[in-house]
Amino acid sequence: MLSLKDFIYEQDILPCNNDEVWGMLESVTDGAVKIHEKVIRAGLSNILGTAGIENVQGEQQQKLDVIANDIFIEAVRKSELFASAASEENKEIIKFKDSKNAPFVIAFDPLDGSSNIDVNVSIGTIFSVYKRPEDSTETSDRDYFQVGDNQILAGYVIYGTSTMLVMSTGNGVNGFTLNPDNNEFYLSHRDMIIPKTGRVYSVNEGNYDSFSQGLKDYISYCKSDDNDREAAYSARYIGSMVADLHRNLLKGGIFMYPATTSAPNGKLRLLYECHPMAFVIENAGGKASSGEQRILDIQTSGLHQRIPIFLGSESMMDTLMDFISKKETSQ
Ligand code: P6P
Repeated sequence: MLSLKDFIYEQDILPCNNDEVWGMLESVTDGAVKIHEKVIRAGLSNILGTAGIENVQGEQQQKLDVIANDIFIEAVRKSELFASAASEENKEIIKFKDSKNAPFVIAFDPLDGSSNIDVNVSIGTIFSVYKRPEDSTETSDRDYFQVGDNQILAGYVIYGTSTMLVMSTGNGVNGFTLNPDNNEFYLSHRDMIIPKTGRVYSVNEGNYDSFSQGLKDYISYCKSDDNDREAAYSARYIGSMVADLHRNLLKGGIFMYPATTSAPNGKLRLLYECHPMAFVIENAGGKASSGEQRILDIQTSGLHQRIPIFLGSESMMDTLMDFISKKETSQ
């Protein structure tokens, strides 16, 4: 089995040198191993439930959210490759004084899907790395306000039946499974490609009444027998983006979190959820859109800005976009 480190040093098409890519991934996986060790013991160590505080999103922070955030911040700080970090759990960026001139910045959601922690459903860490602009003297939010195509490394860790790192440096997608016996990640899914089509659609239909007519028509198409599969698709929605997206990446499918009444700009955050997931899906041969434009063309303008997101298998995305654009032109 090829270790993550050996895999990285085999690569000759990287956005920066092998030492830097390995250093970044070593910090991500160090953090992931520590989070894994907490997650698998969550029920035993009184770290379930809410921390009794709200995060910057106004959401109830779970105890494990706070623990995972502290673990991940410390892991990336120690690498001394990042001038700062942006976390879902922190309103402002976290500046690292010992590496203030480092060339990179990292954005992350330390524990996505945390509402599922207490019910033993897969959760994940999502991360995204940018090179700081050449004219960046002191690290600031501006280092993060880039188009998604500028990411040099992005991916996620899924804490599921096994713990896996799925990542891309812009040249394909590869998956690495944690061996808990030595806490090393090994290549288990080389050159991951999302099937061009699929029969799984993932959306919270509890928000159906607030969907656009085009999206409602697409969901009816998924449920009908006269779609491209001549049989109804399967609805699969775990409520944990990393888990839903990981299944759709492997099996084919489409994940949708559109604008809703309670989330008029969508719920998911551009910087540390939509950009990295779009980067992975596009590098695996899929598509990712806000409904109006390609996600990776969007330039971040706020650390916690939200956007609608639709991403997955190419042909399913093309069909969805046809339904959405047809309705928009007819209105
Ligand atoms: P809803 C988890 O809280 C999360 O951020 C994503 O992981 C998930 O896809 C989404 O929210 C679920 O949101 O509104 O369907 O419960």
